[in-house]
Amino acid sequence: MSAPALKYNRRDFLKSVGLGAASLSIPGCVVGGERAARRPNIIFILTDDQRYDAMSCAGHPWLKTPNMDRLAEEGVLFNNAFVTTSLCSPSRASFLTGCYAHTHEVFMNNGRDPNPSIPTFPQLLRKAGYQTAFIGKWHMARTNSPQPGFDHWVSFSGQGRYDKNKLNVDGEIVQSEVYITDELTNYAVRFLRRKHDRPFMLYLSHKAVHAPFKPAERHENLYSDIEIKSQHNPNDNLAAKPEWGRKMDKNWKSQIRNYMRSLVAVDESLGRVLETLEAENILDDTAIVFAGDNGYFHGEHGGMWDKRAAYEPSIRIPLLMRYPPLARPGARCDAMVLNIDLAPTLLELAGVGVPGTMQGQSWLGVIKGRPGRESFLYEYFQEVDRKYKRPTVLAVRTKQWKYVTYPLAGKLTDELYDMKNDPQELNNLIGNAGCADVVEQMKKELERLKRKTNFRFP
Ligand SMILES: [Ca+2]
Repeated sequence: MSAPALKYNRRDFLKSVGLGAASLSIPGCVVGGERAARRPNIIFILTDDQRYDAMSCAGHPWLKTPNMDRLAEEGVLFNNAFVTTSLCSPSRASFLTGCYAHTHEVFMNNGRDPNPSIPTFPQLLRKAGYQTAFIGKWHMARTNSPQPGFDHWVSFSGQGRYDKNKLNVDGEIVQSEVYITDELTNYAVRFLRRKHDRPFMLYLSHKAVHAPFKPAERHENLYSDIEIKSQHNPNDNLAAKPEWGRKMDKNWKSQIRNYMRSLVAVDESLGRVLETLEAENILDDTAIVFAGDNGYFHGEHGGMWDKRAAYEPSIRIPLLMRYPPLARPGARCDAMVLNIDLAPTLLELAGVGVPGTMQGQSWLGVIKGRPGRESFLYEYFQEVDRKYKRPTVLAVRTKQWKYVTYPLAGKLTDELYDMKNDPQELNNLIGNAGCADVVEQMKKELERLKRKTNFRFP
């Protein structure tokens, strides 16, 4: 009587997605009005410069993030999430396109968008019928104007400000006086409360916690009694490391305090998003991914500050996903996942085919325990802005080893770290005779990954 397609329920759909067939055509999804109920809503929340350990669920000793913790309790916490370039604009473009910086061509923070011939996940979701919204920091091309792929748009130009912003709301300029984390959340909540006749995708992109760190007024005195410590380990063998990036701000203690205070408003924002989804009765129909765009040093390795380098505090990011049908509550994922994996993951969730341009791979397989990648390529390109005297960096990270090289700066020594036995990267083993074979293998792996991803310098 009724066509089988009409009986194609969400569980069947998820099962088909679970088989990893991203480009599978799903019979149920072509049945007009049934369509909306079967595909999850998607919320992607991105923070700026949040360290992977700046969440209490990731073991932070004094910062309290109850809502990030809730996502981790009700979903998956990724223990080994990384960016392929630890810098704002390139990483943002990688999240959008699923591509390396050398492919999407946002090599640095120089005010450009990804190569327009490469599709982004919002464009593809919109084409597939999703209602899409971007709210927050774009920070690629220096514009606050609506970008392709979004039905609803709220943004400011460049870095924006914590307190006063000229927001572009669907093409109209609105002067905002509200603390930016709260204001972006206000817009997000308004969007979530709309009556959606189709599944939606909301990309909420915070300004926080980019420097100069400025907490909300209500958080200005939080953590005043906490003794702030540099993360430098006195056992770090600095003599064996190339010397660059060691530049602690002279007010680093208050900087770290304000960094953590600013994150508290981000955590509250996440709480408001979760409450709104509960009030609208769509929490479990919504896949939520929470991530940072790159890490941040707080004094490691002799006083490093900022990001860009290939050491763990710079390349590791916080990453959480809540979606009960696929992401088991309280799960911990040790596989190495990357910013370039987000786009294929979200497309797979939506049952949309992943285009061949995307160089990442969906992480829906590894959260079910399938083996993940064995290695990945890290790249950072020296910036045109001479304020950042940082060398071009290439690195390969495997589960056990990290090899770092500075291909355009001959005088800097290469580095090799045993990540299993020296997770803090204290001892550079590059000159260790016993590691010569490993170095050779890692050099070969670097060349293999460069070929595989069509690497090129800017
Ligand atoms: Ca950033």
